[in-house]
Amino acid sequence: MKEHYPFILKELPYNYDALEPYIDEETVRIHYNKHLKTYVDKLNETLETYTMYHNFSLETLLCNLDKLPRKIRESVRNNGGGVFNHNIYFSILERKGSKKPIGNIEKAIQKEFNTYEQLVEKLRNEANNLFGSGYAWLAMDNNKRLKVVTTRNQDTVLAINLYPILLIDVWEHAYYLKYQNRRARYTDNFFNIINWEKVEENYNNGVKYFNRVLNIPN
Ligand code: MN3
Repeated sequence: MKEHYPFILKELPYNYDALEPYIDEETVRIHYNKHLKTYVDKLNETLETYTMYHNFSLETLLCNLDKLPRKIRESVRNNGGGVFNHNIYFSILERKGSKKPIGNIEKAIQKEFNTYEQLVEKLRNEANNLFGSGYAWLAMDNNKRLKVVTTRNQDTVLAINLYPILLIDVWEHAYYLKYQNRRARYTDNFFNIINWEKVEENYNNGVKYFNRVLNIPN
């Protein structure tokens, strides 16, 4: 989370075919090498001559969009958001590991949604009903409570003061080759390939993030 300009295409933490049969190899290949790479390249292009922003993290830029020059604001929103959102997306997926929430995230889900199944239902409903392109998120608010929200296009939850824990990409490019218009089949299968170890790490980092924000120095 400390990266700044020039942004890099982060290494995919598994092979292109690692999410089969739920997400097919070709989709992962195009999603990562074409879509994510384009967001990275365009973000760097946009910031190239704006050296005053070269030391800011992507998170800082995305939390302060309204303070950026009008000329680059929309590009940072869309391409910066594209980089940020896809880095989370690819990092929380895998085939191995726990198929259910573990540790602190399991407890937090029970507290907020009662059961894992109820969380899945809520996330799937939001993902399936989101009109057009965007994301369904599990995110943390500044009271360290979990929420399910959606964002449009490449908007992030950072911009609405939430910390990202997990997201489902419901842009058609995330599923169309295999599922065509059947988004609900994709979102159903998505829960077979979540890396809950990584999601718990995000949860724990969210707690630290808001502890820091809320901490009154002595
Ligand atoms: Mn995508």
